[in-house]
Amino acid sequence: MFLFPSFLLLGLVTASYAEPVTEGAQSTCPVIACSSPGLNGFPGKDGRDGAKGEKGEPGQGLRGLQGPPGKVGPAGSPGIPGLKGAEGPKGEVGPKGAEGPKGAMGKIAAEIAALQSELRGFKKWVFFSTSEQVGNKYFMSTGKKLSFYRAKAVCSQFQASVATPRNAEENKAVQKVARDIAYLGLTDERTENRFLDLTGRSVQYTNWNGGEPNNADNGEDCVVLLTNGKWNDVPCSDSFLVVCEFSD
Ligand code: GN1
Ligand code: CA
Ligand code: CA
Repeated sequence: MFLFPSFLLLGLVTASYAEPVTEGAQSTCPVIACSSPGLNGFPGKDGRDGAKGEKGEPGQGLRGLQGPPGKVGPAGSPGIPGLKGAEGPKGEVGPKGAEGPKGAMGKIAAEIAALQSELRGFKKWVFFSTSEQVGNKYFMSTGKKLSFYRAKAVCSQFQASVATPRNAEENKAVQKVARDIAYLGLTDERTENRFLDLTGRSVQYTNWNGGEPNNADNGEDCVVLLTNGKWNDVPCSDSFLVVCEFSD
């Protein structure tokens, strides 16, 4: 076995712990001290433990199996109601139901209303074209000459009465439609010289011609409107133009 000389071993150890030698320093070294570099020495002892490092990333190894689900927790408080949804499409028309009595009555009522409306329109047209209006009164000539009794019957069959002017305006209106001597709805049949209308009321307005009423021949209990607009008492059996009055 080859024995390594001890002075050489000492030299190797010394060189391994020497300061690193620069090239410049080498060139200035004495010949004996600066021979070729020695071999590296053995590694030193382990240092002390360092400070604890930060938590590392989860490992890449196999994961354990998922455990069983936990128990159901208590019910939470109700949430805020959601927004109203958009309106849905219109439904189909349902089957037509049987017409009940209410529906039938409604239909009749509607027809009556329509007829009334039509009648109102027709009356307006007739009155407008053939009568004289004062307020809600319309005076209309029948164009016929009749006795006072027949005159009353004719007007009442039209739900009207013999023209009875209550003032000068109405008197003028009757005069306008008459165009001839016409009966008025007044009489003193009951009490001589006390003229009453056809409802039995005494009249306020009169427009007697001069000298009238004279109850000529002791037999004049009816009244006519002369063409000059004045009044005269005449025998009720005589025939004169019939003018009726209507109210709307
Ligand atoms: C008329 O025709 P005489 O004169 O008898 C009239 C009378 C008048 C009278 C006035 C039917 O009668 O009512 O008061 O004139 N008779 C008729 O003079 O109209
Ligand atoms: Ca009389
Ligand atoms: Ca007279």
